[in-house]
Amino acid sequence: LKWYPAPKHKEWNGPGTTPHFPEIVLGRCYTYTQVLRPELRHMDCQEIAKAFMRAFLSKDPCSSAEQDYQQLLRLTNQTIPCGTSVFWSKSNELAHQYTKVQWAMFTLEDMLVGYMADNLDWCGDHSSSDMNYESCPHWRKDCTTNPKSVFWDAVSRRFAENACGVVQVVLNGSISNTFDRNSTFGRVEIHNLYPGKVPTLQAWVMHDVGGVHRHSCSSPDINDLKLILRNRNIRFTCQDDYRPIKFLQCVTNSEHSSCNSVM
Ligand code: N1C
Repeated sequence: LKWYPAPKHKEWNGPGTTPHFPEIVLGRCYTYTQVLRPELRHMDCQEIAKAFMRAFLSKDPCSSAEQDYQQLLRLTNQTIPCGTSVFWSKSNELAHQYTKVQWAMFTLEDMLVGYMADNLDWCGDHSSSDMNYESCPHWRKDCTTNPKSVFWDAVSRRFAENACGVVQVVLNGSISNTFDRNSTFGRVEIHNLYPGKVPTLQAWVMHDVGGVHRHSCSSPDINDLKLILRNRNIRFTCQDDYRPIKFLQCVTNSEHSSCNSVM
């Protein structure tokens, strides 16, 4: 009798768990707590990494729930000073370049829990205690209640709930959905800011150097954001091409004409 290996069909439509996921998460935890933020030296990375794995291993990857991440959230609790939270939407790279230079400011990826998970994929399986390295559910094609989407919703919600003082958001004015009600920022974060703690949200609408100006502070889209915040008693301010961030864009486009007038 000839033995054929089981066909390796992909179960889901999204990328599988990032190779070496457990080691990456553990290593990033140590880098963050021992090297980048030694004031967090006391945190237990073994426990933290274990809690991360337990949140999704041996579970149906379409039945993930925020509850699964409660232990991880407890272990990675971290406070930052008021007025230092930076949100972003469709401006991942630029927002992180900004907080890298403005080292007193924090995006979620500058917090331990976001730093550990940034750019990784992960999921498990109901009938196995291992990660699925082949494929993971795609949030649109398979299910929204997958381990990764649920994680980002949970940690984004906590990041917003914990924010205090004047907060900022970096938006991309060169795309059609500059303010997207279905994004994590539009769907989760703005609704979880506490008006008693957060008096004002400052939006920076950034345009790619030499790119189109799809939206600006005077666009109806941005007005939507303004109205949502007004209803929640949070003051809204908006500025197009905020200079400190424009300078960052001009570092790599210094010869472009639009970068002359910036200086
Ligand atoms: O959906 P978005 O942007 O509006 O999410 C960004 C918003 C930020 O303010 C963060 O605090 O929500 C938080 N957040 C992350 O920090 C994050 N890191 C990586 C949300 N999502 C995050 N990711 C992944 O990018 C995640 O897989 C999610 O689906 C995308 C969202 O990016 P987006 O649409 O540009």
